[in-house]
Amino acid sequence: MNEQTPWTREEFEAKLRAKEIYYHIHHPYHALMAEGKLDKAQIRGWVANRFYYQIKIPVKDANILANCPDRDARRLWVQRILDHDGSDREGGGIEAWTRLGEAVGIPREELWSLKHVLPGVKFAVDAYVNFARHAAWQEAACSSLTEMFAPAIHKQRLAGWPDHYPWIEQEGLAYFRKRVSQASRDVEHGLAITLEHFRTREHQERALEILQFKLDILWTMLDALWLAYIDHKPPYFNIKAKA
Ligand code: AHQ
Repeated sequence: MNEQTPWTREEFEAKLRAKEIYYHIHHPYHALMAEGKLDKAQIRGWVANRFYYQIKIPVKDANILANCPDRDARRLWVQRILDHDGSDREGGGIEAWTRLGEAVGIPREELWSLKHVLPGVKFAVDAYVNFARHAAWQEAACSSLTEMFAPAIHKQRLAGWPDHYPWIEQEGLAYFRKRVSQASRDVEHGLAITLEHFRTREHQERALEILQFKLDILWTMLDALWLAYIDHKPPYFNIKAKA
């Protein structure tokens, strides 16, 4: 095989899955969380900042739909928006995250005010939405494949939080419970699009770059949280505003 020969579908999928080593489950912030070592402020900071990611996911997915001329693909992709925004029957993931906020002691209005969202988190999330807005819809679909690794982190929280963080009301974890199956369903569709679309070796390498870009987004969000909530160095912590 030379460097121009395309990988087989199996090889290509294996290369995508091998990127798990960069998944944010391995970020020190999530490592401390999994070990039960975060205090209430550090958990609340994580919930309030991830809320910005959650409310932008359906906007990201709506951009993919807007760029997608394939009706069959849209019929499947549209479910992601409903999963987050909810419908008459179902509160949806954003509502479940709001319940998570209340379960960790953040009132609904405070969470929705977005006043705790760090600049670094906002820039990372906005970079994701803008990528989805301007990229080919198949490239944006490929960027959602970090969710190949998501069931593990949702299960880790469901297993660990009740013992590590007994102060968090249990029903707050409903979001993670729902995502385990929703993520697996989403990955099946996202992976099918990716394996079908990226055919030449050059394009397959591009798919790996796109996945790394999204892994960088997730990692960077936690870097901003680490500075603010672990190092206690939020933006401008050292600046004394003149009276
Ligand atoms: O709750 C998450 C979610 O709804 C999504 C959608 C998907 C995407 O379209 O990029 N990615 C994603 C993720 C969610 N939760 C993250 C977590 O750690 O709880 C993981 C994240 C992902 O892996 O991209």
